[in-house]
Amino acid sequence: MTTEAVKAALSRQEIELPSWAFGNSGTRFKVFSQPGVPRSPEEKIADAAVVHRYTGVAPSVALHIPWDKVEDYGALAAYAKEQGVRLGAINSNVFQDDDYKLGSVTNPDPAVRRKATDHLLECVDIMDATGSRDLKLWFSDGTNYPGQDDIQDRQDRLATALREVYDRLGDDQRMLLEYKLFEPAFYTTDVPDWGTSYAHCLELGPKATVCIDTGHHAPGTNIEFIVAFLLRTQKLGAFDFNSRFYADDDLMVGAADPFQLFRIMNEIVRGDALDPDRGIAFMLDQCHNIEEKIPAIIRSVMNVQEATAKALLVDRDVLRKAQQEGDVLGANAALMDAYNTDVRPLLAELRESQGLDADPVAAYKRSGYFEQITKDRADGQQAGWGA
Ligand code: LRH
Ligand code: MN
Ligand code: MN
Repeated sequence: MTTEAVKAALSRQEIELPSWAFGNSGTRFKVFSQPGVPRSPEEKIADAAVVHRYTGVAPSVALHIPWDKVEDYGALAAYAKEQGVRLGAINSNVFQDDDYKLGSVTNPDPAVRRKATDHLLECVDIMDATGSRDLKLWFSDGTNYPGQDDIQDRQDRLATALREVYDRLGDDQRMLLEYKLFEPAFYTTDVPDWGTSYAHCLELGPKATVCIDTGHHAPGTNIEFIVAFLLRTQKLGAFDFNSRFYADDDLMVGAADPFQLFRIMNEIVRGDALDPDRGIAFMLDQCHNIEEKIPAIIRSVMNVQEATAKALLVDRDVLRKAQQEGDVLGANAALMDAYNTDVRPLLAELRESQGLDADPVAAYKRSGYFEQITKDRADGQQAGWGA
């Protein structure tokens, strides 16, 4: 690919930001609060718009319901538009209610299952109002002890709830089914891996696809293989990007293992799936517990861009020739040459050609936005987790 073609592909890239990354977060040991955090969904959107202003590639914000509950979702979508962004995926939340102690849609109690499914249906109503395409489902459901509940019944209950929600989706709406190996359930999780998610999505139909959260696997899992498999079967719907060292760490994407991020983006480019028209949502799902939030999110967006640029630079002809000739080292070298390229000058050039600052973090720091929000938001309570 020529440098110009690489730049053209990068200029069309879109990365979706999670509203919750802008609020205070922490571990179960402590939440450290930071000055200037948003007090409302509107302020989270305003912060996300700032990230888009400095990077040019983050035009949408995912909401989490009820953390981002408002009276009028149409008005929230209009507010986002005024800020220069749009509302993206609607994330459901069936994991923060006492009723869900034994599960949400897989709970042995039909009344709890009804309540959980109704929440998912309400999220589709919200999508109608916001114009969002994607409903993102993550279930904390599972068990802690062998024998606690019937594993097979729980799969049936899951399938029943998913079917009801799937049938409620409009023609242009989709369901993204996220999986997670463990936590908060420690013995069984009802959607623990991509295979389980894939099987349910296959049964549901074309509007159901898998969401890969990069932090939700066992150590050493080959995530790019999952990407390749799901791309081939048209069942890859989205990513929740973040980094992990140990479990679901939710650190900045590309921080723990930039090479893994490159390998993932390499499969995306190989599958011609980068362009927004291809329908794969590249979302961040991160928490910034100790670092300043907006610059951390800008940094994360840049990390995805850098991995993408390197993936675009892979010489596909050289790679394929080496592969076909059985030239193991040559094929590996073709990948590594691209990975080892410093793409920062190319991205700086691209930004300047788009009227952006070559260094988005520095431009943000100079802007005075942080000082302004610290002053403006000095009084209130932060919105977010559990708000
Ligand atoms: C679960 C998860 C899921 C939630 C988000 C806050 O660990 O990744 O995507 O919606 O975190
Ligand atoms: Mn996630
Ligand atoms: Mn997670």
